[in-house]
Amino acid sequence: MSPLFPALAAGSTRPALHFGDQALSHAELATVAGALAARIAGAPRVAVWATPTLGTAVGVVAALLAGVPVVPVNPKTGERELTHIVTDSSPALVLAERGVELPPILAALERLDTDVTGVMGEAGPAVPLPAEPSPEDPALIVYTSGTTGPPKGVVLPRRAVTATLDALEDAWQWTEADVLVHALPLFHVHGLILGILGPLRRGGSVRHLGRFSTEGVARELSTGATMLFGVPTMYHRIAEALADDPALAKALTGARLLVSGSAALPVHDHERIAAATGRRVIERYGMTETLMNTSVRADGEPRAGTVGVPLAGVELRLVDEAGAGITTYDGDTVGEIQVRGANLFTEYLNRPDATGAAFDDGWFRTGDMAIRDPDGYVRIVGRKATDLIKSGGYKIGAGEIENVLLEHPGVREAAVTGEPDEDLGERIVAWIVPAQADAPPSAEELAAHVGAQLASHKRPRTVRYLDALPRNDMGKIMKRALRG
Ligand code: MCA
Ligand code: AMP
Repeated sequence: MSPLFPALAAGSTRPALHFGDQALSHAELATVAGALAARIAGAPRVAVWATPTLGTAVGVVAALLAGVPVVPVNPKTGERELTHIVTDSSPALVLAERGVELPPILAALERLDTDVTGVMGEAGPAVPLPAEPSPEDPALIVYTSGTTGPPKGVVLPRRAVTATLDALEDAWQWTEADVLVHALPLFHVHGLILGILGPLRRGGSVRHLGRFSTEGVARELSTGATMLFGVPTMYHRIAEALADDPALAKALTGARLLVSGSAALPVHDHERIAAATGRRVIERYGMTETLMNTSVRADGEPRAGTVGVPLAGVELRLVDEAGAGITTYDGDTVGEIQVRGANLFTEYLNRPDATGAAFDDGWFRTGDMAIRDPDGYVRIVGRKATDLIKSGGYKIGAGEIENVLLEHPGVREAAVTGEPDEDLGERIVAWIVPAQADAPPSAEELAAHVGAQLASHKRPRTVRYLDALPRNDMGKIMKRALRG
């Protein structure tokens, strides 16, 4: 297999990574990540404390060069979730920026700094890069929520990463001349694999904003950046800002490609952006387990409300409730999306049961429901599981939050739902039966309680109090009856 990062191996002096005023060329990255790789080589697995910083990108690239599977960790993860991830993936080492204080479970591991200060400005690999591992070797283990229980570690082999990034090269005409701008977190597929490894594999560059702002997007797109990646919440905030911000409109108009993913971008936001800029945002559809499945092509017809067509190398079918394949595309018949291809994960770490259940005769069941237009464009219309919430582009399992809420002494019963939210797509709502009706725990207290155990984006934004939860004859909570 060709190396994951040909431009690193070639020692290209073109820019690679920009985070604020810190930047590295491909050659400099080869030097710093190559040196770190030599220290990591042989470890069974490493964790990376995935702050939105240059050090995180360097640490991940170093692990990939060393052929050591890397577990990106959300630095805003609470105690229970972090303990689960570290126990489940058992990293031998942790990579973090110098000076960052780590929680005890990670501080107990051997630590390597991802500091780059000494090497900026140096060219050429100081140490020979290790030989390319086998395509089936695990590259990353990315944790993702399910409907119940703790998050599962999705084992992504190297060939899935190269297959997806090369299919996107084709779909988006993505080249080394592209300069990507984004502000996505670096512990998920979107921000890390597409947003950092993508530009590095193409020999192009990425400018990371650290934190999303429409000002940052406008600044970078008007000073040489060519592409923007974002979740719908970011495009919604852009759509809101456009009316009063001609500089933002001009910057977007000049971009080569505006790409949205991780959740559906509402047609209203598509239309507002098109009206103000003359540019169409294109959507692509993926999943942690499958990486990217479909996209509107750069040379195709943009169509709001669709996620385009299957990418090169991805087989996609719709399956009806009876398990039969839907063979005619009438723009009307709904089925579950199932996919097959080199872009897929190998397994859920330590979860053969869940891995087995995820496949139907070799096809991965996505749980996403869709229809296809007569020309094959895919329109996602919903999800099989009501207990999965997509908020700000993050996938969040209701069960995980309910379990934590139930441990609060002031909570007798708890149910968590997602409610439509203009900004976040869905907002987490907790329905609480207090232990003492006259002294219910406050919304702030419950949000803090969840935030201490789980990732900060899993905190309920709204809390509603009830005397009892609606249940059916079997005692099961009827979530569909819970509406604000
Ligand atoms: C949240 N906050 C709260 C509460 N909930 N504070 C108190 N009580 C609560 N109940 C905090 C937030 O954590 C944040 O804190 C602060 O409030 C400000 O919130 P806001 O401005 O609304 O911003 P945000 O909600 O934190 O961020 C919006 C965002 C973010 C920037 C769009 O949701 C985001 O980065 N989303 C990207 C998700 C993503 O990458 N998904 C990809 C996975 P603080 O400031 O301290 O943080 S999907 C994937 O990878 C697949 C393959 C795919 O298809 O892409
Ligand atoms: P995650 O497991 O966090 O990787 O999220 C994957 C899920 O995000 C998919 O199963 C879809 O439900 C959703 N998703 C990703 N991209 C899109 C999109 N463009 N439109 C609608 N849903 C999307």
